[in-house]
Amino acid sequence: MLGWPAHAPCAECVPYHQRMKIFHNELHHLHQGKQEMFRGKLVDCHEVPDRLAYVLAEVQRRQMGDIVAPPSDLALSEALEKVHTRAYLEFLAQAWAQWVELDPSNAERDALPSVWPLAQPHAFRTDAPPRNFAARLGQYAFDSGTPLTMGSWAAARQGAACALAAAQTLLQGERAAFALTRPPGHHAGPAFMGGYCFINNAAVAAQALRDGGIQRVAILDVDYHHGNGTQTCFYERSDVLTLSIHGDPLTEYPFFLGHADECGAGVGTGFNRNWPLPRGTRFETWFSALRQALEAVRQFKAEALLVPLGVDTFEGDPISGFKLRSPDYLRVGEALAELGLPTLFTLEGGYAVSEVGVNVANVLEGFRS
Ligand code: SP5
Ligand code: ZN
Repeated sequence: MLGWPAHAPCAECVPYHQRMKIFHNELHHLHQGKQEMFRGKLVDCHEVPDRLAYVLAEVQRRQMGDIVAPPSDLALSEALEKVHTRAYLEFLAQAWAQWVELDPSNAERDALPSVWPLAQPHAFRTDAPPRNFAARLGQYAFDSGTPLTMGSWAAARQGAACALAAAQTLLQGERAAFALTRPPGHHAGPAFMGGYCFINNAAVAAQALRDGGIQRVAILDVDYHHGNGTQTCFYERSDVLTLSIHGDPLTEYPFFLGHADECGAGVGTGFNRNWPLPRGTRFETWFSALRQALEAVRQFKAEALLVPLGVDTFEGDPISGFKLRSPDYLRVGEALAELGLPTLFTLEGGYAVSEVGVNVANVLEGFRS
């Protein structure tokens, strides 16, 4: 009987446009928050290790690409310091030890902030940072929904290593790479965590692409929530175009950024665009925003594309409000592939746990077809 070779696809027999390297964060499970604050009570975390397990199982089942760990000799700390402040990174590295030092019984609890220095003129000082750990946590976090646990730093660091390795694989000429980043990254900024994110994986990868000689990088964020951290990282730059399609911040998290009139600043003016859409938006409307974003990528003459890939736009997502269905994600992947650019995906949100794998793999499969 005639048919395809029975062995798994290998580098030699997979055509260039279908190749995809997948970087797996084997330490992701070390970050396992217990509860997040929601409307005055602690509720079970939505961002759970099983999410990544479903994605991994589905990309394996469909043989989407080689699944590898990031190499151990990456210049990771240097790459992180190009996106985040050293003070913030040192805070993250030491946070768990300091939390436990505050009270040994804290070892059984995750760290959540409860006090914040609102950045309004004359409200609070930021030039005299307190030594108290709870205050420092509030200084570096913008919500109380992002538990910091014993393994958060190790997991986040290794997730960023996946993103960095994925960027290097594109620099070596690969068509596409997928970084299985967990915890996610797109809400994290130069000196802040929040929205389940600690390190901005997509920003680390974008900067690595720039440093590797790619002149113009476009970041097209398709997560349900505005990619506020990524926008902030590149807001005053013209070499990294940041685009985000998301729930309207008038009603949707993260609320305080993501409006349509945020266009960038200084030399970065014109190099940020947002498509806020109302809760309840269905695929056809969402897809016309995607087409506009793709046109912006073309006009920018991007040399590489980065996609913070959240599938919390899914109709069954428990914390979000769009109505995308599983087959729609195939069309998303196809549309992204039409740009013909080296493309790097990072895993962001998506909380309908048992469907996250299918939805993510559909994007990749549509991209590859
Ligand atoms: C990466 C990402 O998708 N982060 C999203 C963070 C959203 N955090 C706030 C979610 C609040 C919604 N809680 C609803 C609880 C319903 N039981
Ligand atoms: Zn999200």
